[in-house]
Amino acid sequence: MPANLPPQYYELEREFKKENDPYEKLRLAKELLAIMPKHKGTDKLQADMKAKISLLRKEIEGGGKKHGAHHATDHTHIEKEGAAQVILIGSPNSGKSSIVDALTHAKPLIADYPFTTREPLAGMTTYETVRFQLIDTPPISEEHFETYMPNLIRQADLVCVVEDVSTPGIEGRMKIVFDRAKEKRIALVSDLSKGVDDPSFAYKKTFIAANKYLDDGGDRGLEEIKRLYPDYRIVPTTILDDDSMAGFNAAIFESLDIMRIYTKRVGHEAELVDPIILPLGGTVEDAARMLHKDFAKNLQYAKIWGHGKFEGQRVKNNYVLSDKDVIEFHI
Ligand SMILES: Nc1nc2c(ncn2[C@@H]2O[C@H](COP(=O)(O)OP(=O)(O)O)[C@@H](O)[C@H]2O)c(=O)[nH]1
Ligand SMILES: [Mg+2]
Repeated sequence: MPANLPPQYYELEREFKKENDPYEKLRLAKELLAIMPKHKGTDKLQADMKAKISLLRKEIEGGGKKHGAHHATDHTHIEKEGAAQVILIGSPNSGKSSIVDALTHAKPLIADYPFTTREPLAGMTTYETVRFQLIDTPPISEEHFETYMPNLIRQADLVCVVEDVSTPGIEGRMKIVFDRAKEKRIALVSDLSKGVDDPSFAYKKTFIAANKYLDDGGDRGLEEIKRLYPDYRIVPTTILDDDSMAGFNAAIFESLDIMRIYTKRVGHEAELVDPIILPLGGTVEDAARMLHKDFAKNLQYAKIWGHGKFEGQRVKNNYVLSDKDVIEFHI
C-alpha cells in the first residue's frame, strides 16, 4: 500500500536529515510523526519514526554522550527568571552585549570587532517594579547561526532584534536575521493577535531596538528601519543615554501585553512592590490563582483601588483588572 505522504512531509524530512542539534531534531521528528497520514501504508514509517524519537530522547537525556554524536551544548535552555525572558538577537556588532551590559549585572564581552560573543548570557533588568531576564546571544549572519539559537528563541517570551542604525546596510542585515529564523520555522512577528497561519511555525512576538541612533547617520537609519518594519514596535537606543535604556525596558513591558497587580493586606497600606503579573484582560480570580490555587477557590470577594475606580470598591471574582490596580482579597 503506498504511503501517500503530503509534499510538506518531504520538506520536513529533508530538514530533519540535515539537522544536527538533537533538540531540534526531536522536535522535527515529532512533527513528522504528527503529519504522517495514519494508515496501513505508513505503519512501518510510523514505527521507524517512533524509534528515532526514542533514540533522540535517550541521546538528550544522556547529555549527548553517545560516541560520534553531535553534542547538545548546555545553551539550549536558560532557566527563566522574573516576569519574562527576553532574548536579544541580531547581526554582529549591533550592540546586543552592550545593552545587556548597560542594563544588568551580567558582564558580557564587548568589542568593536564581530563575533566577540560566543555564548548566551543572562542578566536581570528592572522596569519600575518588574524584573525581566535579558539574554545576550552570539550574532546571526549569513555564515553564522549557532545550533542552539532556534531553541533559545522559541523558549523566550519576547524577542528583541537589535540593529545598528548608524551603519549602512540595515535592510540586508535585518533580512538575514528574519530569514535565518524563518529557516528554522520561527516567525518573528510584530503582533501575535493576528493569528497563526502555519501550525508548524513558532510565532514569536518581536520588537526592534534601533541602536546607536545618536551616532552619525543614526537618524537616517532610524527612519529607514521604521519604513522597512512599519508594523513593529521600534525603540531608539544608545548605551550612551540612560533615558533610551529606560525606554528599552518600557518597550519590553509594553510589548508583553501584561499588567501589574499589587496586593494589600486588610488594614495595611499597599506596598507597591513585587506585583502579580497578569496578561491584559486578567481577572480577580486569575490574580488569586497566581498566589495559590486554593486561594482562588476560597475567595469570597475582593476590594480594588486604582485609577478611575471608587477606592476600595467591592468587586466579584470575574472583575477584569487594569495595570497598577491594588487588590485586597477576602476569603
Ligand atoms: N556609539 C555607540 N557605540 C555602541 C553602542 N552600543 C554598542 N556600541 C559599540 O559597538 C561595538 C559592538 O558592540 P557589542 O555590544 O559588542 O555588539 P554585539 O556584537 O551586538 O554584542 C562596541 O565597540 C560597542 O562599544 C551605542 O549605543 N553607541
Ligand atoms: Mg555580543
